[in-house]
Amino acid sequence: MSKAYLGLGSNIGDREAYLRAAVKIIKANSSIEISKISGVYETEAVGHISQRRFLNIVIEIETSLTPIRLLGICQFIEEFLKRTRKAKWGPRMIDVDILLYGQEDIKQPGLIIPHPEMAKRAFVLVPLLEIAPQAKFPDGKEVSECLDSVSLTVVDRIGNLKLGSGLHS
Ligand code: GSY
Repeated sequence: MSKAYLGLGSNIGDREAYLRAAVKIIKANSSIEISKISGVYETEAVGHISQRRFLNIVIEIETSLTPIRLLGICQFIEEFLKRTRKAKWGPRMIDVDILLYGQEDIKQPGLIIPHPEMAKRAFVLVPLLEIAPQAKFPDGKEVSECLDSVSLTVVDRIGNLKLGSGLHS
């Protein structure tokens, strides 16, 4: 089993419902165990297009899936919840990114781990460090060191994800 971290974000419609739906699909996968879920953060959209704020969470999982199979699950969730890909940096129902997978450093077509943008994104770093304050990159650098160089202007913790019947049910 490998420990991995996934970043989830939504800024269309009932944003929390999309996060909840994505978490439920992940929970239903017998090869994935969710061990931690961060608080829900409302965050200023990063990108060039003026758009609604996102809700972001990070989850910690234990999985027997290979990174490429885990990517397949993330893409399935995005398709299933009908992500709109009208603009690269535009609004989206749900985005599910692999942030870290153990201490693996992976660069292959369509899959780069650690996520290449994570060090610059407060909407990833803050929820990740909430549940994994000691997280490290494969080169040994502490993820928390990245906080010094990102803007934390709009990263508001607004509560916990309400899954209805409890995290492990
Ligand atoms: O890469 C994830 C999608 N995304 C986000 C996001 O999840 N949160 C914020 N705050 N901005 C974003 N821009 C993009 S693209």
